[in-house]
Amino acid sequence: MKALIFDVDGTLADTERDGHRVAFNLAFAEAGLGWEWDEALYGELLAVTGGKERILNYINTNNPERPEVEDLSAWIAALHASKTRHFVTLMEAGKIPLRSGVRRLLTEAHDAGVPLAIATTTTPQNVSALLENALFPGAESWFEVIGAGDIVPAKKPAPDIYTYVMEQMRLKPEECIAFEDSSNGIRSSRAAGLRTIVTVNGYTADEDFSEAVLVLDQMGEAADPCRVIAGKEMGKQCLDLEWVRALWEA
Ligand code: XBP
Ligand code: MG
Repeated sequence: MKALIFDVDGTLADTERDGHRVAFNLAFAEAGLGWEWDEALYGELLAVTGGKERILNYINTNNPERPEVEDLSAWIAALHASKTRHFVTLMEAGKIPLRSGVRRLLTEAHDAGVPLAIATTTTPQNVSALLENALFPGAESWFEVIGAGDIVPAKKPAPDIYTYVMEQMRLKPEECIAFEDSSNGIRSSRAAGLRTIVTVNGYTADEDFSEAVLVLDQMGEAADPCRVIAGKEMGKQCLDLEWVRALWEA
């Protein structure tokens, strides 16, 4: 087992409902758009990964009031850059903590010398802001490769971001294991040939994870144990490196 590859949103931290969604709404208000993505609507919009793609999908499917512009993709990119600024501000304010057990597993793997990487659809600035503020300042140095956002032509569920990370690390799928939270995410990691461990969240609990080697409600801590939803029990309170390795070897 030569690398643990982590998704970000929904996996390292529950960033969607109270992070990205709030940042989108702040950007919409700043632009005077009168758009409001409530929790339910956002849950539907999450079907499309990538913030710029999500905005375009919203325009095409919900047909909201918007200014007539020459270059729609440039207009969306500017709106999305504003959203990213708001998201980074929320991270700097410490608004979104790491999910249960994430710091513990990352630290265990780092201390054991198991290489770490990130494969995410979100924007690189968001990854930096989350790691710097929710893990620790300089935490990016723990990750050998951070594959994020537009670095690849096709976002999840396409395999591109996972393939990119493995290419950068010169590793084969069978040498790695992925950590995800959503159907789009596991379709991406499985299409890249990766065994995948899933920790579900509020938006993804009902999605199809039949391709996962393990589905948990969270990675957990001794004082806040995880619950196995599907896959190989190990009689453990929380997901640790030994359990991950057992799943990788299975
Ligand atoms: C989740 C996504 C991202 C975020 C918003 O990424 O699909 O688009 O919702 O971030 P993952 P951006 O689960 O792969 O981490 O607005 O920066 O895209
Ligand atoms: Mg995710």
